[in-house]
Amino acid sequence: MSREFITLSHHFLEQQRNYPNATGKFTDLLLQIGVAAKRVSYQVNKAGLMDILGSLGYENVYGESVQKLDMFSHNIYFDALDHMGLLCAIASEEQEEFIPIPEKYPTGPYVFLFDPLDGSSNIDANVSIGTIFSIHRKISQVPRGAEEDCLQPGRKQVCAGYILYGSSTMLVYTAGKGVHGFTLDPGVGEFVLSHPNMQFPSPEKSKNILSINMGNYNQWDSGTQKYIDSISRFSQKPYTYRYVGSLVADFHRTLLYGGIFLYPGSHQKDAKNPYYKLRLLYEAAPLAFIAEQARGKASTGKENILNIFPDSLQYRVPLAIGTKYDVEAYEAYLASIGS
Ligand code: P6P
Repeated sequence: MSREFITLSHHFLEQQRNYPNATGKFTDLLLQIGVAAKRVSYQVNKAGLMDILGSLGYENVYGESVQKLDMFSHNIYFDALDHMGLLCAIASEEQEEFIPIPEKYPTGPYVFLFDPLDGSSNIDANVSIGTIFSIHRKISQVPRGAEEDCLQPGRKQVCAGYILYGSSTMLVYTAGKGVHGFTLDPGVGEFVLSHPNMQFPSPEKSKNILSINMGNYNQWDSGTQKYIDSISRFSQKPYTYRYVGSLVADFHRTLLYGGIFLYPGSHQKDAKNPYYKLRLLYEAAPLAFIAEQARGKASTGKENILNIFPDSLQYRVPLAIGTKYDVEAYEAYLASIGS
């Protein structure tokens, strides 16, 4: 844990000194994300006391019931970022189409993709939930931005991060120079650097935790079933099993303690192709950037998540993410049986 009281703005201004040509736009964007994160954290932490729990009574593009806090979070981040002249496009897991910057505001060189409140099905049970974000540079020739600017491979991200609304609220991000974690000090109202240079534990220090929804076992491909068996019930030293069902919480624990999180494809009855739940742009790619910067890895089991080109905003992927050792063991297992 860091001992100095280094706030987000102190940290980003220090980081900005590494880029002599920096305009400060990127720093402004990240500081605004911090402001939105504090506002959402405040509501999440008192949701039980206000009439904002529960569902809005309609479903999002994935057929999932939209919780009141989902849309609240979507609106808070959108309102914090749309007017700054920093973005040319916003895409949210809660909306099917990309969101152009309102005509009354100037546009900028960045694209903001986010899952406003991941794990929201856990909201009413007071389980940790999170926001995941990904930032790209504009690539299209369309003056005020286009969907094309959102459809980029994870390798092109300039920044990725998540906010975990848990026993404390943490903001964890990478901009390609390591992974840094900040904890919200509610008394001061500032995110303070608490976890500089976060990295997955080495194999000898890893707690060897397996995080997967075992309820889907019968729907996995045989290679995944055999791999999971090999590190759990058929192992001399079985992995500990932990599953929150909230990706940000499960990923954050994996980053701190080690092991692997998996959400494989499900082979639903009579379906031609496996069903994949997690979204590339809003969940897998940003966490993959963080994982790689923290000396871990993220894969479909066959392909590095960061190398995948999405053909739609809703592109979904199977995900295996965690220590490099564990993810590569999974990949090797699948390759060894030709799965
Ligand atoms: P299941 C939440 O809805 C989410 O997208 C992720 O946060 C989480 O990892 C996953 O779904 C949980 O899915 O099928 O295990 O409930």
